Amino acid sequence: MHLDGMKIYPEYFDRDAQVGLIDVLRRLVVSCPFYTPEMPRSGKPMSVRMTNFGSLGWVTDRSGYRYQQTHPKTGEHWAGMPDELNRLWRDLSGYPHLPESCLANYYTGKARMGLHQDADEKDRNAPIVSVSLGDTAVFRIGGSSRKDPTKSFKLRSGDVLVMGGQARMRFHGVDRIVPDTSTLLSGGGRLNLTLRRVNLPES
Ligand code: MD3
Ligand code: FE
Repeated sequence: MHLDGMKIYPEYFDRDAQVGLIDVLRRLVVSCPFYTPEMPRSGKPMSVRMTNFGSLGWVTDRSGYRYQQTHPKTGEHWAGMPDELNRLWRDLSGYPHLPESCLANYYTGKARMGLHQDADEKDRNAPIVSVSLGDTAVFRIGGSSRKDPTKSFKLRSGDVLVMGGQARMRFHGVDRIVPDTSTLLSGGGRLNLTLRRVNLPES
């Protein structure tokens, strides 16, 4: 599938590679744990749990959305970007600078993510590369205006989505997770990794 810079690579990671990625992440989250983010202004907890890897992480709390260098709960720098994710970015992004941020979203039960645009990055020339792991997600995507019609499709374990060009600014969200569709994560749920450039490169 290829629409205005949207590319999907079904099962880009085979089962062994998915298990390998989960092993890498399991080690990182010991010092860089998942936490429950809060919505801007209201402070209402989100249903998705989050953490980040790399030099910058996306966070949200009462004061708003931003990228920052430190974990909001531990106060420490985020864990480093795993080599496997830098390699994925090199192989698929077509962009000459490595990602600064990997946002990890963990969905369990009725967790979902409302329709939104990714607009907190200064570097809009770089694509966004995302990896789905675990249970299947019902994903929704629209156009660059919230009013544009949307369509939904499934993202399965091992699938990689690259959103570049015009597609970078499309509205998107996760309607729901389909339980018991993968055995990758013990206890079920879905883990999504989103690789991003945040700042404009120096050169
Ligand atoms: C389409 N995450 O963290 S990843 C997010 O499955 C986010 O956790 C979703 O949206 C998730 O911001 C979707 C796939 C994705 C990522 C970025 C996009 C799709 C996108 C940017 C533009 C259009
Ligand atoms: Fe998004």
